[in-house]
Amino acid sequence: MSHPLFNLSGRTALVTGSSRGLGHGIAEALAQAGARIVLNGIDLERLAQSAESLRGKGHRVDTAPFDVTDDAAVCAAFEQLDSRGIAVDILVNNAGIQLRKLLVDLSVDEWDKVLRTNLTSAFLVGREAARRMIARQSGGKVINIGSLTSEAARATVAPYTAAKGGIKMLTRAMAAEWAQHGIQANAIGPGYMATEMNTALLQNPEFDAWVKARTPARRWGRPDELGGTAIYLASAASDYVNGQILYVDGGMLAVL
Ligand code: GCO
Repeated sequence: MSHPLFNLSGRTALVTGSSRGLGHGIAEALAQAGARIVLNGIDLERLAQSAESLRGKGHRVDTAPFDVTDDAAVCAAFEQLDSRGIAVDILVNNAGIQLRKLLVDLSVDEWDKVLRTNLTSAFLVGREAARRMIARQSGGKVINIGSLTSEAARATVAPYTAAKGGIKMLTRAMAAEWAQHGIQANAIGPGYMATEMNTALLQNPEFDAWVKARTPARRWGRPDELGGTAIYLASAASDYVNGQILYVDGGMLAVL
């Protein structure tokens, strides 16, 4: 029996980019804590498989297939949720892509695509969710997914780093405006997690060795290891926490 502070029963959580990876892991954790889940993605087959996987474990799951980078699509998606009677109490802005390339080799389109997917999307989806939370006077939770690169840069991932740095400051801006409405906006900064997005890194012996040597825990993180922090930030246990980013990184950022 979980502590009542961490019980999400009666709450509805929308997790963007949740048909796989960290988003799916976070969605499952919130479901295990009692939340109704709305999964999001643009690959309809993967989204359906992800939903069936969670329903098969007894969780209440809906899907909302929309492009988080498209303002009109985001607005239409929330209008459809409204018409389905689905009120989002918890938003996890997880959707993101990675592009590993030197700055001097990047095209403007490549830069724009990463910034729009990893940062602008959090504004577009966060704005629609917050408009409704404020109108309902029901409060709410916004959890943005940052990164180690919200704090420190690594060569070849400049647009991702700029976007994730922006996520940290957008989180604080959301807190500045929305805390008065009972909406807590915070972020999670994952360390090097063993996800599909990082397959190339996991399979690179030198990079794998660097991560393990540079991380006090001496290992990569598992996608399910963000769940506890997500439950905390989605629950009443964090009602007086605003504008923070919690790093789940095995200690990497804590050491030289
Ligand atoms: C990379 C990785 C990182 C991690 C994560 C670290 O290429 O360095 O993709 O960006 O995925 O963001 O917090």
